[in-house]
Amino acid sequence: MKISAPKFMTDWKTGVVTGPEVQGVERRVRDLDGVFADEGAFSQLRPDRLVYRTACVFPVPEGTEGGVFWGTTFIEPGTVGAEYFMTKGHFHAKADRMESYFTFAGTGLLVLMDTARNCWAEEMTPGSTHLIPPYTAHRTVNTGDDVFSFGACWPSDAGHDYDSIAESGFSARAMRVDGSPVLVPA
Ligand code: M6P
Ligand code: ZN
Repeated sequence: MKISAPKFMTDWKTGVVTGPEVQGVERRVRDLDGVFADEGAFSQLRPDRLVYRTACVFPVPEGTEGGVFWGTTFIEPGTVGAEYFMTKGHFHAKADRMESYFTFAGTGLLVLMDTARNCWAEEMTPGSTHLIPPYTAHRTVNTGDDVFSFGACWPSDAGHDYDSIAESGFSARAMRVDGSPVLVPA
């Protein structure tokens, strides 16, 4: 029987994923209008400045029941006013679907919010492993001075519900206060 080389590789130090058909999105300042609290500070940033990007493997079509997706998110260091660079964040379109996150490099926060808008956060450091509960919105924040990278594995039928977040946001924001991250009510 044939033994083949692995199809994809994940560099456990950096999170870089290599292999055929690794695809991702880039989110630049111009893609994140309305995400950060300080609109004045936001308007001072170069529109093409990179905030975060992903490198993912989608082995089955989006929406397939029973499949999994795999990928790394890289968030640049930076702030908008006192608010750290972060992802848009989302509930899952199929809101009961869970997801796992695991940190490769840098330091950050996983900000979570349930459907009653209770918000809390977990520290993310290399090796930290996070199981996002069902019905829970999730957003990641780079609280350090270097690129923050973490892996994610999620069901291929989970989907992304960005609209609820665009409408009502999270009920707390991760801000730098005296040099340290604090979760502040929004
Ligand atoms: C992780 C996963 C992806 C998500 C990405 C960026 O890699 O949760 O599904 O797309 O983070 O987060 P967002 O989609 O909220 O911008
Ligand atoms: Zn998700």
